Amino acid sequence: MPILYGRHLSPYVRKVLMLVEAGGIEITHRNDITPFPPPAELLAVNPRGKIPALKDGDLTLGESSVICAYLERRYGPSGLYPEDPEAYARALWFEKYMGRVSDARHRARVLSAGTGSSIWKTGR
Ligand SMILES: N[C@@H](CCC(=O)N[C@@H](CS)C(=O)NCC(=O)O)C(=O)O
Repeated sequence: MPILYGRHLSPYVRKVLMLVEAGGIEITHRNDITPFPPPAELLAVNPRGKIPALKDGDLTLGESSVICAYLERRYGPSGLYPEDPEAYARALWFEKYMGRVSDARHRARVLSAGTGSSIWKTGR
C-alpha cells in the first residue's frame, strides 16, 4: 500500500488527499510528518525534504503533481482529470499555475521574513 508523507495542513498534501479520496485509493497517511525540519525518514523518500512525498514499494516520489499522476495511472482513475485532451491540458496548466503561485508566495514570505519587505503581498 502506498505511504503518503505529510501533514494535511499543506495544500499540496491536501491535493493528493483529494485525489486519493476521489479515486477510492487506499493509502497509509503519515500525517505526523512535517518538513520544518525534515526528518530522516522524509529525506529518504524525498531528498528535497518537502511534503508531500510518496513511497510505494521501492518507488519514492516527491512533487504533488507527480504523485497525483502516478496514483492516477497506477490506481486510478480518480475522475478529477478530464478525459478530453484539451480539457486535460487545461487542467494540467491550471494545476501547474496554481502550484507556482503558491510556491512563489511562500518563497517571498520566507525571503522577506525579518526584512519588513511586503513583496509577498503582490501575490506574484
Ligand atoms: N511543488 C511542490 C511544493 C511542496 C511544498 O513546497 N511543500 C511545503 C509544505 S506546504 C514544504 O514541504 N516546505 C518545506 C520547504 O520548503 O523546505 C509540490 O507540489 O509538492
